[in-house]
Amino acid sequence: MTITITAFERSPDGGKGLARDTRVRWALEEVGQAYEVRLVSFRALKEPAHRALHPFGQIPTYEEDGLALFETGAIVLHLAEHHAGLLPADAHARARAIAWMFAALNTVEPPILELATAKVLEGDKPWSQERLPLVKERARNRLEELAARLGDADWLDGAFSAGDLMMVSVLLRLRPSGLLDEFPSLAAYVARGEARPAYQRAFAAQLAVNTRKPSGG
Ligand SMILES: N[C@@H](CCC(=O)N[C@@H](CS)C(=O)NCC(=O)O)C(=O)O
Repeated sequence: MTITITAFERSPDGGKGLARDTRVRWALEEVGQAYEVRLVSFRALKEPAHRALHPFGQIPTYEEDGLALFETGAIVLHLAEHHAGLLPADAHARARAIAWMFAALNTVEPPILELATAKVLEGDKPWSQERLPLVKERARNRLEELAARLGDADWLDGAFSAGDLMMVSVLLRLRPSGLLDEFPSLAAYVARGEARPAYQRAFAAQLAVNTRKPSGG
């Protein structure tokens, strides 16, 4: 059984690991599954062959033994359900870990993405300087709530789980904004995630793609 994921041929972040294939690579490394990567250009993303795998023309996708998936939440959950290492055995703890995955994607990631959009895509609009503080405050409020729940624990609910993998992945996207540094416990939580050998391998693999020399002449 070969697992194949897709990733950007050239990630816009130049290898900082913020493209979402990194979280799938990380999950694959945590559960010890080998995988192959098919690199996709921005043009190919929007062509029918790729859209057959991903209706929104994005990365990452996941293919395995006749199964094709898109959405990192679905992919990481699939891996966590089929391999040991990312979900606890206890049924309640397992359900709570899945709840944290949804919280990462559905409650914490939106204000973080909104902040990136406000800065990068809307920064040149005449209303941008008025809107930015509001967007920043919404992200900050969410982080305060998350930091309050995490307290001084290492992970969100007992042992490291797919919930932490997703939350750390989402929080990493905040780093360029500097907001993470306002919350030392969250910055330390993210650092703990990054220190995991599985994350290190995933990061190195995406970095190798994004720093390779262009082939051909
Ligand atoms: N909710 C999706 C988001 C996927 C997504 O936004 N992928 C980005 C890369 S990180 C992408 O392909 N952007 C290119 C585009 O939308 O054209 C997931 O979690 O998989």
